[in-house]
Amino acid sequence: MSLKEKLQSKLDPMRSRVKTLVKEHGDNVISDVTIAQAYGGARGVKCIVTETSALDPFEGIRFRGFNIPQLREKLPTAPGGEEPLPEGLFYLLLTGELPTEDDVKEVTKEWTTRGELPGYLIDILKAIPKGTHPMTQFSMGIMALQRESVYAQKYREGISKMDYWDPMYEDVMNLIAKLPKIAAYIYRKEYKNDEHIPSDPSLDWGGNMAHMLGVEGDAFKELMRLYLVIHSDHEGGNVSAHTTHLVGSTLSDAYYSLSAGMNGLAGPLHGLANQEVLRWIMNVKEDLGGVPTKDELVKYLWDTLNSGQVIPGYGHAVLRQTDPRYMAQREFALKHLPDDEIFKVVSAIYEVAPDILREQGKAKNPWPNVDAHSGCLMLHYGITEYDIYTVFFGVSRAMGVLASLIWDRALGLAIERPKTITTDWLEEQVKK
Ligand code: CMX
Repeated sequence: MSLKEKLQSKLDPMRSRVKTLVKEHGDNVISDVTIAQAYGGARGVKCIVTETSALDPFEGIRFRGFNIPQLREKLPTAPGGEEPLPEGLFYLLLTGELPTEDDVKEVTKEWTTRGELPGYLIDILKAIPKGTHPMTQFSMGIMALQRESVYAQKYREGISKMDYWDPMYEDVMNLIAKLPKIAAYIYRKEYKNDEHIPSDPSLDWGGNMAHMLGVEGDAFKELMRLYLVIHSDHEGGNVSAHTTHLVGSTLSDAYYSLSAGMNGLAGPLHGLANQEVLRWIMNVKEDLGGVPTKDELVKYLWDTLNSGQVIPGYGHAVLRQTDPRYMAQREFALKHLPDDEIFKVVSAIYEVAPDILREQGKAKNPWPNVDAHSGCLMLHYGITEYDIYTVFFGVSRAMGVLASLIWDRALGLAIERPKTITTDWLEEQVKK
């Protein structure tokens, strides 16, 4: 059964579960909202349905019920490799089932076939002035492809609501297939004299991305596969997922929705933190004239906090423990680059920063998140230009948020329109 057929077989049972829930228990209260939550980013308010993954504050992310160590064990790998293939993760996110080797091969083949970039996209990317942030270029590249939307075309032709998922699936597959090429094109244009590396159709999606970036060797390909798996999804409330879902709820297509989500990922409190971590570490090294001692790090961390800045890569809106995505990358580093200088700094920060954040007493979670580790791995393999890091995050995040977007349309989720209130209204309520 193809991925699309497998997905189709899941639609009716899921639709009927949702229909029953809403019909029979639609009035059940699942969350109350406090004034603090209304001003505080709706933290903890349960009001969005996302099927692809769920985040536990202490255990971390589970993708369709599987945590990261389980995925590393159960998902198919590249020949001779150990890390899970992102194609397998996408299959799991979309269908809720672990794929076989053949299922994964089919996704790889689909993405290879759909991956060519149209000439007009290259022209548009070329025309963007040098120095424009890679995330801006990435978002623009995705937007430029919107004219390809099968979903928008079918909508215009008057497709039935029940069939929205089908052209959305086509858009999602076409778009995900192209993202590694867009990312690599932006990278090579911006930082490698506009010299590009043709894709290698014999490679898998993540391995090919590593190849097109210009870093050869199996270790970087393995890293890229792992990276693309672990950054893919973090349930639906984070800004990139929520934005993609919100924009899609207007029946905008996958291009509009993902581009919007990527604009959210580009914020320093979200995905951009991965470049900020590296920038921060390099500033420490430069200011101190080399790798810092622990005492120097402690002082530097306090100086950062006392100057009113955040420690990038630390803290989380939901997590209350070290992010398992951080641990997966740490394991990779311990295996492949234990003596790397920057990895040692990352490890030293891990030893001191949580205590400092606890002592400062503001951050609810003093532990590192995914972004505290990723840059040092990229740097080790020669990706020294930090500004590209969030684009890699974005390529991965597309898998999660776009798998959800297909389900949003399959389940007919409504246009989002929560009620807003004014401070006057809240003060009135308090008086009452
Ligand atoms: N360094 C310093 N202060 C921090 C902090 C950090 N790493 N994390 C949280 N705080 C502060 C907050 O700024 C906030 O201060 P104010 O009361 O002055 O506003 C206070 O602690 C309480 O914040 P919180 O409830 O613990 O955290 P939030 O849910 O509001 O925000 C997050 C979560 C991730 C934005 C925040 O921890 C942060 O800014 N971290 C640094 C940036 C970062 O690493 N972002 C990447 C997150 C992962 C991702 O999305 O990619």
